[in-house]
Amino acid sequence: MRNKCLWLLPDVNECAGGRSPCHKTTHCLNFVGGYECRCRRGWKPVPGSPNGPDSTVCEDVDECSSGQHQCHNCTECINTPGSYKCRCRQGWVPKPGHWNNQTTTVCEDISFPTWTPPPAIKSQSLSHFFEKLQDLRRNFTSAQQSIQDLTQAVDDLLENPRDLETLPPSEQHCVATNLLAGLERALTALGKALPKGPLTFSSPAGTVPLKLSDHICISVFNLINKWQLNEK
Ligand SMILES: [Ca+2]
Repeated sequence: MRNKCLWLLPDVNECAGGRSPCHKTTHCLNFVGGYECRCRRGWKPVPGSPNGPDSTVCEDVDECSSGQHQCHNCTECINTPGSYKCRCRQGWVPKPGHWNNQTTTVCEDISFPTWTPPPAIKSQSLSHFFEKLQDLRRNFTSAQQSIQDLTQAVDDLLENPRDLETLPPSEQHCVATNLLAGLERALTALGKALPKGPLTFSSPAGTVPLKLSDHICISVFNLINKWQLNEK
């Protein structure tokens, strides 16, 4: 389409006025005496596409499978039309200041948060509960699995507190405070790594939607109320 003689004529900008002759996958590049249709960034000519000024058709570059992406090792590459995203792998969360889904995402590993027992309280039930937490920390696989196991451990403790019932009221309050504070920290940390979508709880009776705040907090508060009744 370039013609050395056309520079003598006034240029017509074929790309102007919203009437681009190019395919929508390309952008129109005007020059004196003609124009070109070039693939947009993140796109490439369709194999066999005529390389003509107004007939070039482009397709998305799959940066993930072609290895052109810049995703950090802690992320997985998600191809998108004209670009790609880097999303934290399951069990990882974006480092502060590094957004998820962007090409610059950097993530940090999330593990079961530290949760120490209340000091100077002697209770086999409580010791058994914290042994379970140690197992959860050692065998961490995913946030959702840990939340489910943690929920089960708290349920077991609350349904069968055994020697916790015989503690002095001041120590019972200390245990209840520790449970609430520990749960809040653990669920806040683990919740960051949850996949989007409804969280479910699986048990022999079936799988049901899990509402953490309702489920666990009500259980702990019921225990506190029970202990307070015993105190009276
Ligand atoms: Ca792409």
